[in-house]
Amino acid sequence: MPTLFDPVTAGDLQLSNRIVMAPLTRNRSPDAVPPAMAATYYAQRASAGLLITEATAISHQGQGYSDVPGLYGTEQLDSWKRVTEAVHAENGKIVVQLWHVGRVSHTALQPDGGKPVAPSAITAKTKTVLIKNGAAEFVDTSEPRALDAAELPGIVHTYQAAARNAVETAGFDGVEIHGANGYLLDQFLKRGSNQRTDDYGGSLENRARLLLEVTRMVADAVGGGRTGIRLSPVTPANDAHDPNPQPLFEYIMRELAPLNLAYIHIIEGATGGPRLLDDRPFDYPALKTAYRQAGGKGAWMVNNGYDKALAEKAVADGADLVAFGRPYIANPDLVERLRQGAALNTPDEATFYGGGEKGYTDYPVMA
Ligand code: 8OZ
Repeated sequence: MPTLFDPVTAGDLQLSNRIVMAPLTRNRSPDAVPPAMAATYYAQRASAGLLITEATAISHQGQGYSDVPGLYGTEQLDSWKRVTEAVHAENGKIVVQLWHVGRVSHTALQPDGGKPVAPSAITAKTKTVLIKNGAAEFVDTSEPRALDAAELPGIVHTYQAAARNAVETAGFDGVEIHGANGYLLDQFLKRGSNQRTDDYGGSLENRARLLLEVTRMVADAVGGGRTGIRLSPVTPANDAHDPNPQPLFEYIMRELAPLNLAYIHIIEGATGGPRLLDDRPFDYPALKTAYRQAGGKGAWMVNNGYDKALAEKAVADGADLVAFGRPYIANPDLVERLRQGAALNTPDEATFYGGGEKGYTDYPVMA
């Protein structure tokens, strides 16, 4: 029976243990360029079996928060290259999370101050973060405009180009498609945000179309074995809701199965919140069964509120990887701390979003 500390293969990625640093937005990338200290931050955490970067915009249109990084400019890619080199020097593995926020944005962040784009012109009841004078300020998202069907191939190609640049230019070991948390791809999946009447709305097959097109194109470009995907079937994050997620996500599993992806990353429950939601039941074992029965061989990654005991139980129950979010903000040596059953540093919420080295690269490792 494997433990959390045993190696595992995820597609083309040979991982030294089953502990993953979850993607964590930190808002420290002015002009969408990761700062030099990002190389230190990620390298400090390189003992994780896999590092997943903070969500990274595939285009200016895909950006929804101040000071989040991008993957579409030369300076951005050069800076990410320094991050991947620093992680590889510590024998770590790192994938970048490909992000398009869709409607979770603000005109102040969009090209030419335009409206954010979405499946339908429905404003998300959620906030975004604008950084003003170094301080994070939460503001309502702007009303979006509905994407024309003719714009969708361009968005698919933008994901593909970002994936290719990530691997070929920036030196990432792979990419994770952000299909979760109420951002563009999740907006298409769920009825609460998708009222389209074309091939991308209505039936569950239609609502899943964009996510699957993106995943196939990304896998074509960098290899399925270097592609992961993150999904959150029932999260209420960013006003995401669907009345019937179980058949939708089981259909997605059956479509993803033949792509030979590196991993499937599932957020269980409300992102960063309760793992069980009375009003949003979901059968996760059935989801995994749907994937395996369709021949899916990718690693099964679980996330949300895990501690050591819950993670050990998940691995004993057949999960291949467990992603830790908040604990990784404060514990660069999380693997060693979990191995020893040592106490964990407490993350400082005041320095989660925006700022400098404080609360970023200055958390201590064990003596
Ligand atoms: C926290 C703050 C801003 C963005 C997500 C990318 O929830 C995020 C995010 C999290 O996936």
